[in-house]
Amino acid sequence: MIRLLYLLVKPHDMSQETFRAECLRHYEMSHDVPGLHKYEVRLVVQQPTDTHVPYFDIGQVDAIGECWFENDAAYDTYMASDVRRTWFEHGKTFIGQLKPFRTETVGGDNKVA
Ligand code: 3ML
Repeated sequence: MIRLLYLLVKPHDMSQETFRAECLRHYEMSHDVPGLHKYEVRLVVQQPTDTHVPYFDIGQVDAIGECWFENDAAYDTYMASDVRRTWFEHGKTFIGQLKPFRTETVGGDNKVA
């Protein structure tokens, strides 16, 4: 599985309510995107600072998203898709800033995780 994790920051002038509604719309739209196995977006409701190791301050993050792809071929299908392009156009309307991470499993099977 290819997994891409994203930190999302809302535009400065957008309300929490609008951002939440657009995240929900984005989630619903994700179901029609070819090659995309799964998309999840979760709102950040708290950013605790009382960590047991040194705190890493990255500033305000409003949501965390993740995209799953079965393999490189599925990712290529996704990238080539007009539905995906439309999805990204919607993303541009409510994602102020985006920080992607491609992740891999530490111990398990990258084919399933
Ligand atoms: C890439 C993405 C990260 C996310 O949360 O949604 C997708 C598509 C987009 O950026 O519009």
